[in-house]
Amino acid sequence: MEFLTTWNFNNLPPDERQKFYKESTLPDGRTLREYWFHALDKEIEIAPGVFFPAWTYNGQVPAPTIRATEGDLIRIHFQNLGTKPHTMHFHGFHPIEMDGALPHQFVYPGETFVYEFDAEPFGVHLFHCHSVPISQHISKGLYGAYIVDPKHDTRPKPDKELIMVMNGFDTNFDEANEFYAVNTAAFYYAKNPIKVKVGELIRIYLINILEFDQINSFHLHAQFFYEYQTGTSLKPDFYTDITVMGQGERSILDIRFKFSGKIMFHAHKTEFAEQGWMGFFEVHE
Ligand SMILES: [Cu+2]
Repeated sequence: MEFLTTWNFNNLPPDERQKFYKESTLPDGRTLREYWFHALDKEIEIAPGVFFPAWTYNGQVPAPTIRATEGDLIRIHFQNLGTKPHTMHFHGFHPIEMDGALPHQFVYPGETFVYEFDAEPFGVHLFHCHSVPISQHISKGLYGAYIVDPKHDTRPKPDKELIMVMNGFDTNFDEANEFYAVNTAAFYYAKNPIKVKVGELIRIYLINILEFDQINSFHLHAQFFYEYQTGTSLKPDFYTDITVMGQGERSILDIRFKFSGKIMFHAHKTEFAEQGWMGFFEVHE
């Protein structure tokens, strides 16, 4: 799935990409990263043959990933092409008029708003709609990853970077999820294992946005990982094989596989694993 390794629309050919993302240098030497986002009602496929009437950013769930370096200026041109008031609320620092959480900050259908703030602090963050009821606007699909890289990075350099958003879908609207996943499609990485190599450094940007259930978790078989909580420190906080998260929590996980083979990862809330939140790394020599 393209989402896993995509940020700042780098999966698009250059002429298509510039409709959604532009990078330029400001007079003070800083980088300006400009984005064009829209909210859109769209039916998405969450498991083979299972369709969900989602509310999306740019037609996809999770939204396209935003990625900047600490100190860059971020400007997002947001247009609401949906049928309900929506916003973009970012975790990270911003002036309160950019918060997108109060009724006067709601962007109504047909309206536009420009969000602008400095990219800080470094870490793995998220954004989501903060219109009401929030549980509905999140569970319908309005969320995405927001990564801020440190300006002075002393961590080992990753060979592969993967973005994983743990989510779920309430297909019968009873305020409980019927399907669970990383990156929306149930069992996708079980059927399409993520190919990696023994010894290389795999960096995962992991975010939990699951609505309705109180906790979620990520567990890796046969191996441990270094965990940087919220990604806000250059030194890892834990060396473990499981991390448990509430909604909105996130971490950077660094893994170096010791053995080749098909290595499972899943929610250690096994009910979620059975309903789609399970996958494999296919580790080669
Ligand atoms: Cu919304």
